[in-house]
Amino acid sequence: MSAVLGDWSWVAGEQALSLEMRPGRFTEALSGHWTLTDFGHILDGLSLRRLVDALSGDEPSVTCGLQLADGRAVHLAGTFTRPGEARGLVLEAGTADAESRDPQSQLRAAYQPIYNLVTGRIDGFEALARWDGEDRRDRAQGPRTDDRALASNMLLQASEALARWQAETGRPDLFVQVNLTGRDLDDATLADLVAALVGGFSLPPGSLRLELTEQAALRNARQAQDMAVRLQAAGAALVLDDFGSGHSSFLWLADFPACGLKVDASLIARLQTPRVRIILESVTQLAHRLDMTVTAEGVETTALLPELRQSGFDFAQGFALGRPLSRDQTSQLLQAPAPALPG
Ligand code: G
Ligand code: MN
Repeated sequence: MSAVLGDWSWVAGEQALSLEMRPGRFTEALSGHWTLTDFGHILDGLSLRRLVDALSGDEPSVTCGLQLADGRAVHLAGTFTRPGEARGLVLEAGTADAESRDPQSQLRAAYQPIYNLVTGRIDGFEALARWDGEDRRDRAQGPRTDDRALASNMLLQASEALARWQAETGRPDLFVQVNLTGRDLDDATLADLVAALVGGFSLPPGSLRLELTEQAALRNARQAQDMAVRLQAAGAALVLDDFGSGHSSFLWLADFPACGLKVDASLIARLQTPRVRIILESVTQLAHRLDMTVTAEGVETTALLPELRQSGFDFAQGFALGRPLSRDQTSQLLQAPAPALPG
């Protein structure tokens, strides 16, 4: 997990950059209220130029690697909350720095829309990891690296993107869901990062969501439950992924505090089988009684949509509705008039 080193804010009208660093290696060097000129004295020359560009550009999000004059580096990530006012996080360098040689630098989150089956609108997205230059064959084999920074990088990109879409559309209810592994849950700094992202990007509580499979959580069930509670306290919501495939027990539903359930594509593909239909109708009823929403995954044909609605599903996601898109393509999709959901 990438360490959160502190928070920053920028007020263009006053040309004031404030950094509030947590206790650590960078506290003395960076903490305080700066003019850009003063701040420039502690940076290398190129870094100051990058920072000025990032703070004065048209981009709603700010992301910028900074090399200090003493050779150390940090990364600023954040977003404009209103014209001329930006805020965000100071992160350990390397995890999100596009210029670094870190293999993570080729990581790009792609966002697959999640449609509300009742209103027909897009209400959220699943963030999926994609590597620049990969072809379909690489992708089928899953992530090439098992880098520990994957989750933090995805969380950072997704939070930044979500803050931007919420601001662009005026819809604070939009959500984004990021996949976590069992190993991510072992990392004690995860909740800290989530709290910093929710605070740093001013995300409404519950709009940053974490998808977990039971298999991931079961690596250490007790610890996963503790972590789940801490993640919720940090402002994230939890979603149970791949439900109905592999190991997914009722204990999982009983014990894990989640706001939603995603039903595995293997079951959705068989929705038209009478026995599967009965099972799925019961699953949606059960989930609703437990205060959870239900998403159908892997919807590959719009012919399924009427039956998904009748079976009580709240959301649908899949190639028939939308492929994963870049952050900017997603902005455009959200700005276009919503096409009627087929079926
Ligand atoms: O395990 P999880 O549910 O997070 O898996 C998401 C994966 O499913 C992504 O890799 C995504 O590209 C893929 N996916 C999304 N929609 C569809 C679909 O309609 N059909 C198939 N086969 N895969 C899909
Ligand atoms: Mn998922």
